[in-house]
Amino acid sequence: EGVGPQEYTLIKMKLLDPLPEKLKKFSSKPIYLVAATLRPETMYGQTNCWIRPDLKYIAFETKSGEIFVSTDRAAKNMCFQGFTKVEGKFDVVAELLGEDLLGRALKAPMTCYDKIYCLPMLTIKENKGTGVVTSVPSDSPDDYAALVDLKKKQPFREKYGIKDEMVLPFEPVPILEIPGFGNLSAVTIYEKLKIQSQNDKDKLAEAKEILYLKGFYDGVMLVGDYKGKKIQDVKKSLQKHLADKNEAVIYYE
Ligand code: A2H
Repeated sequence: EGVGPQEYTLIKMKLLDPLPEKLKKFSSKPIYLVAATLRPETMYGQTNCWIRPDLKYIAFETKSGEIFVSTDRAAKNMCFQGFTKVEGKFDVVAELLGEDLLGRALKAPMTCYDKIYCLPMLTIKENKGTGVVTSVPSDSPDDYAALVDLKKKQPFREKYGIKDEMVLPFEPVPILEIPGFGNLSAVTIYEKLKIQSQNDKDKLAEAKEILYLKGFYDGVMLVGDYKGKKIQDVKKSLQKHLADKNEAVIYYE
């Protein structure tokens, strides 16, 4: 990691009815789970949202009257980046545990799936991003491994009250072609390295390293307005497109 601040795109994933009990009183405002990503060009392939069951999340109101859900740490950072009415201040309007969000339905930008669900990922770090991670199993080995874990293990789904229909119909979507890795690069590398689960730390780190640079320099879009273009040439434009449509915001930490 570099010395400068890290820029993330926060994807606004809209919480749909029925809302968690603690958020019901805000039903007149749009409520978003904000997911930190380095890969805005992959949002066409979202299949679910990852939430850590035991992590504390908070809700706060932005200056435009929307409700954002993130960790307290991320809200603190956001309030110094012009997200709230008063610079440096944010009011916690609800405190939640990841568990309160699991199984909830969301509307996410760009994906072909009409509705996606909050599912458990146990490896989410508290001290990075917002604690909310959008899942793109076609291109993220972590996401693919965690999705396979849930698909393979019925008791894992049951433990967190996740219904079959929130997981089983969702398949990785071919959105990028990476020479040598095909159009589902995370699936290819998962199989090649024989990754066993989301806890297979070393192999997942290796997988990410292999794919990241290769994808950035040689990856080509297979869908959307920039179909046929190289990732490195369209990443910024896609980020701007999302931000202009009020479907994403830029965040630093
Ligand atoms: B990325 P970096 Cl397609 N804990 O977005 C664990 N992982 C987190 C996180 C947290 N608190 N916050 C964000 N992330 C994930 C897309 C993606 C990502 C693809 C491929 C690779 C990839 C879809 N998930 O990341 O340590 C988010 O997943 C590879 C590292 O700041 C975010 O981008 O470099 C990335 O990790 C940020 O990790």
